[in-house]
Amino acid sequence: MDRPVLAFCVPKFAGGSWRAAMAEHAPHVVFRNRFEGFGDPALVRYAIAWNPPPGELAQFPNLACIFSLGAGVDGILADPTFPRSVPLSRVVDPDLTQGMTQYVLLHVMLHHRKQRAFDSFQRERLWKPLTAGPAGDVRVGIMGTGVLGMDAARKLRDLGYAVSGWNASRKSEPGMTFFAGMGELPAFLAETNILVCLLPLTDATRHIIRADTLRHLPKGAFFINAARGGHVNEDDLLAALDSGQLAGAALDVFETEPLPVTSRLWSHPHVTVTPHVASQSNPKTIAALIGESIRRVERGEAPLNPVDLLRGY
Ligand code: NDP
Ligand code: OXD
Repeated sequence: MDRPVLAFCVPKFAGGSWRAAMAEHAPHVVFRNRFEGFGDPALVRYAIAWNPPPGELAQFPNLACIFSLGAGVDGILADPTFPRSVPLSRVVDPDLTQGMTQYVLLHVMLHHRKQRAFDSFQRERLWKPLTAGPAGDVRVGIMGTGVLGMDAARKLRDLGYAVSGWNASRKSEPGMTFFAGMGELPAFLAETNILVCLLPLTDATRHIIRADTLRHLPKGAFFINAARGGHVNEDDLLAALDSGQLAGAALDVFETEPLPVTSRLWSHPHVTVTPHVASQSNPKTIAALIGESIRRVERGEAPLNPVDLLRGY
């Protein structure tokens, strides 16, 4: 009998580390990428996908499950031919969560502890103490306290920061304040000193960071975007940085990636740019999850961490 094929649908990447990890965790499955050819489309039962070219997944008539290479699935669902009857599983992995929490805490603390100012003083050999103030006086507002946002929120709370969360539904967690829905967004923003975006990118959240949301923040707030570039209207963000409405921003994701060399964000004095590395998928741990999901699907069960296609996350 033919062995089931797993198609690796990731542009410009042959996926050598994924092939090795899948051989360990699902040895009965044949790993194929587009460079060697996927072979007979009818034998493809599984796909690992990340921003696949439109139409690539739809060519496989017998898919049993699609696995996102990351936590976000916007780049997969952007394909209008995405086969919506096939379960889509996304990454929920402690390593990915830990990496994101490190990124958020790093940039919250660089800002709160005024480290960028001390870096510039050091270049001038300038001994100039500044006061950071207690963490409890700094409110970090996290848009999207899902898997990633809630972990960062808990660790920030444990470091003494005041923490708020904003979500579609109402959540609760000791020592945090929660807001829900568009109606409560202005109140959430009004008390946020450091705004963190960890939302999924959907029709409801596209360009949610724009002039008429940024104006609700206290003047001099700081913005951290580790979610998707599509959450932000970059012209409005630059205007808020230029006017001082925002004191600065740490940006890991951009509307166009790689960030074009002509973008003013590269050289803005109050912007830190990282190249979509806030947290990176680890083939070793994620292949174990995919292997477990394949076994579940083969028993007729749902995969781990299925995406709700109606919500888009
Ligand atoms: P989850 O699905 O676990 O959490 C999403 C959260 O966003 C939920 O709390 C949800 O609220 C909230 N939310 C969704 N839509 C809305 C809305 N319209 N209004 C208000 N709140 C909303 O996602 P993860 O935490 O796992 O991941 C978040 C995102 O982080 C990913 O989608 C991805 O884009 C990004 N990411 C970026 C990485 C990087 O390296 N830069 C790495 C990994 C992920 P509710 O529960 O009420 O529905
Ligand atoms: C993800 C990412 O969504 O790395 O996992 O962006």
